[in-house]
Amino acid sequence: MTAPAALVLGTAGHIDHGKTALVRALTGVDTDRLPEEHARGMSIELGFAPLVLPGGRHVSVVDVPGHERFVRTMVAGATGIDFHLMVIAADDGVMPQTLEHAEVLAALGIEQGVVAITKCDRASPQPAAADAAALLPGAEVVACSARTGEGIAAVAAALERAAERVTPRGEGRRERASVLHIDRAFTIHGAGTVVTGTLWSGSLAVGDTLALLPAQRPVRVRSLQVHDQPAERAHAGQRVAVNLAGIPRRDVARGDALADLAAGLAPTQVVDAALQILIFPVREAVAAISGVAAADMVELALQAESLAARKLAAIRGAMDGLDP
Ligand SMILES: Nc1nc2c(ncn2[C@@H]2O[C@H](COP(=O)(O)OP(=O)(O)OP(=O)(O)O)[C@@H](O)[C@H]2O)c(=O)[nH]1
Ligand SMILES: [Mg+2]
Repeated sequence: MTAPAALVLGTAGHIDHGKTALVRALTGVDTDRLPEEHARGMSIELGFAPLVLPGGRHVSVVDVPGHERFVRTMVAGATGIDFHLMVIAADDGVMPQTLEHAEVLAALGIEQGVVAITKCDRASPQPAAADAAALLPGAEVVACSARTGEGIAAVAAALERAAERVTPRGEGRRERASVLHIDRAFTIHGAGTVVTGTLWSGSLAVGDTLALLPAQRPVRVRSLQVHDQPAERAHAGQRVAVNLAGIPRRDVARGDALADLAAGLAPTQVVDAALQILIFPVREAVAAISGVAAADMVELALQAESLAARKLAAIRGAMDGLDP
């Protein structure tokens, strides 16, 4: 029997609610590696840690920052995860980035996960747990404290149950052309440029030549790591680090992509997109300032959506006219 596929777990939740402390309690790894993160007491970059679940299954944890200014970093980290660990502090409850991150998870189609009500040494977890159950009805809610250790084993056990329900998201994309969305790029002394990400589709092997996009520069895979172990080949859904030959570090950034030359991907200035208007933050912000009723917010959002649909139809029409 083959071992179950390694999964990628992403944290989510408001700033200071205890995501990094919980990952440390679960894995022993402090994912805040930067001196600036320690000085400011907050996560800035994505952090990574390996987690072995009680039954032995391997999981790669992506720890995201909660600060509202770093939501793009959160989205980059959440892209490609299989399931989530939503962290809500018992003494603070559901806050704006709890809602925003829940929206991002929903938009990315991440349905499985666990809610940890942390800091339960400080306050009763019940009120936050009730709100969490309403926000993420499919997720098990577990109270814990990274400070006292209470409930940490229960969080791991709940993650194990959630992992059993997860269909590894990369599996259906293994036969497609290879694409890696880069979420970090850095230099390793003696090795050169290294990029990391969750392999979106296809596979990568040592020696492959790929295109770095949008620069459209050829790069070669000098070596690979999968879930922190050296490997000859990586498959869709796996967490990978790629040592690249042919590119200096300054020419690669988060948001770039590596793609199989056969994928035929090329930069474009025109995209065909459908926008989903998030009512939550708009309603909160506007209601706070103006006192406008929630129902009116919904009406405004629907009007904006119908305007967006009409614009999209017009853009599609214009693009059809450009076809040769
Ligand atoms: N009492 C108590 N304090 C906690 C607990 N978990 C975290 N903290 C404290 O809360 C603060 C924030 O914890 P972090 O783990 O850095 O929070 P975070 O969610 O990762 O924050 P960002 O990454 O910046 O969004 C730190 O001072 C922690 O020591 C807990 O269970 N109990
Ligand atoms: Mg953190």
